[in-house]
Amino acid sequence: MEVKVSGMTCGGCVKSVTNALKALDQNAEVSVSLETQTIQIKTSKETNDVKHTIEEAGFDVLNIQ
Ligand SMILES: [Cu+2]
Repeated sequence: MEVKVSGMTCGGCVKSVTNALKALDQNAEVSVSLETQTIQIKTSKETNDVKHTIEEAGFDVLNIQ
């Protein structure tokens, strides 16, 4: 899925959101773009779980598709 977020500003943000998603699903494939504020994630987890995890990590989820 592709997640549009806001609030990621640096490499630390990328690391924390990636770690949070890996904690949710250790087999997840996560690719984060700071430039477009987009997270590409391959996971078997529910969309809602992914949304919640990203929000818990401190970022706003604008859109998931
Ligand atoms: Cu940061």
